[in-house]
Amino acid sequence: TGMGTGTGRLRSLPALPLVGSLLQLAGHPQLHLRLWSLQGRYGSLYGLWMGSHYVVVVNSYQHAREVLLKKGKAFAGRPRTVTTDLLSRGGKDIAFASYSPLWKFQRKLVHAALSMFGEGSVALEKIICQEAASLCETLSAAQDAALDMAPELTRAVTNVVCSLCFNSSYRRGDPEFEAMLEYSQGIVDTVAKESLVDIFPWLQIFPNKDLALLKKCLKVRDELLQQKFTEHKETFCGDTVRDLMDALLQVRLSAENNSPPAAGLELTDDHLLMTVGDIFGAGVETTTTVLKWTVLYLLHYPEVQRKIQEEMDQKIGLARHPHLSDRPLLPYLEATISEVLRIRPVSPLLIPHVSLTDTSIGEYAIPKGARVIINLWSVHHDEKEWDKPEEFNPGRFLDEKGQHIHSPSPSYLPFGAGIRVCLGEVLAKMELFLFLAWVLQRFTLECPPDQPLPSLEGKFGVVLQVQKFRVKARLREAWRAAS
Ligand code: HEM
Ligand code: PLO
Repeated sequence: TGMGTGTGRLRSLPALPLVGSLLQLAGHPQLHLRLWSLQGRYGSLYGLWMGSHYVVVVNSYQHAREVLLKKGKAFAGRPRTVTTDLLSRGGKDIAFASYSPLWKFQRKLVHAALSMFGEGSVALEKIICQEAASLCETLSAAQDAALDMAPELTRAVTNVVCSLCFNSSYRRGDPEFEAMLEYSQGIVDTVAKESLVDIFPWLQIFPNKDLALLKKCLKVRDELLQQKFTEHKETFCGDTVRDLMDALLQVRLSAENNSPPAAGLELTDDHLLMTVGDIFGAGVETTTTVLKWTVLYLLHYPEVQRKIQEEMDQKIGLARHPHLSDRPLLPYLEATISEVLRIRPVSPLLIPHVSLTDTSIGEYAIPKGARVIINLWSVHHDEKEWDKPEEFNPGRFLDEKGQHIHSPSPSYLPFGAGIRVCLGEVLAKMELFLFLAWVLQRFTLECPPDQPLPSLEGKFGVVLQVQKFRVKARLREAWRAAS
């Protein structure tokens, strides 16, 4: 069995006709943990059958890198499923669309629009700081109450993405914002979680509670998106680009002016709409989730919080607000964010990839059309790569002097890698840094005195969700004294 020739036969879970390997998976709602523990019996790379779909599960970083980077193009496909087809109108977005020339073009446009509008733009930093200030106001007003921070964090993050995408924002209690919260939760609860209807598409013909909820939520989302889109098209004037929506309209226009689109290379309105839907949805759900995980870990590890605050007091003080340019000054805060992204990866199984040709992983042959699940949870909890992987320890991301951040292992891929790498990494990191710096400069976050520490167990889905919990945000003495 020569390396890389793909001659070996991959071990597979036992499979029955029609249902495949579901007996081994049924009754385990935390799919990432189940796939992680199956390594004990089948090794780190194994196959299984979900209904009639052959699925390869990757649990080690060597194989993950081979799939994402070395053979990225061979594995750049996405599966079509019932729920993601509904979400993306048959794959007209970026995340759930399979590889095609049109997809490549679309991704390039979004990338250009994001760098034009978001990353590195002073305007964006200002927007984030404004939202951070408003978040701090709300926390101040709720002084010492046991507060569910989730809605406030979500509103802050949503407003950043809203400014970026649509040049608009929401005030507290805005009914449109409440509607958005509700539909987005419904989508996260039902889409792309390897549920039965995605494995057996024929189940659609039967009444299905989840599918009905997804459709209801998508109806609300579609109306909201359509309304923003129509407004933009009506008021769009080629020279001023107000936001990402305008930027997309403009890059489409100039691409068409340079050369009329070749057949099959036309970006329809639906493509733009679904693309904005992706940026908006990913922009809100991922960043909010990481903020919630960070707050939760700070409740469990008050010494980490204290160290972040000491570093801030020393390097920034209390006389001014944190800026993006302070990032190199605050390595411990950066390391804490990195550690949260390791120990609770937002996207524990990434989005499934599909092989576009006959290919191989390690010494094993992989047929065209196989679904490949990269288990990022396994990669981030591999004992061969991480010292006590279960332990929350930001220090592992710092050099000996504690001044620079680096990954102690190549087994770290919170944003994926290669052709399908996350498009929002820069944006997400800007927001995480600024929101946390602003909040921790002023407040100490504590578990309400009469309550047990909330659980660190996540809830598997298209993002790894945090269970609801309450926090006491206490204004720091130092801050009170300084102001
Ligand atoms: C894809 C992580 C924030 C937009 C992904 C993937 C991961 C990921 C693991 C899948 C890669 C794969 O399937 O191989 C994260 C994390 C975030 C974050 C950890 C926050 C800390 C964002 C934000 C945006 C965004 C803020 C919005 C701009 C996307 C898009 C894709 C994607 C559009 C699909 C890329 C493709 O399929 O080609 N992200 N993401 N993400 N992310 Fe993010
Ligand atoms: C989140 C709920 C929204 O209503 C719709 C949506 C769009 C894009 C999805 C996002 C959801 C979840 C996180 C995803 C993102 C695309 C890339 C990102 C899957 C379903 C990640 C982390 O891979």
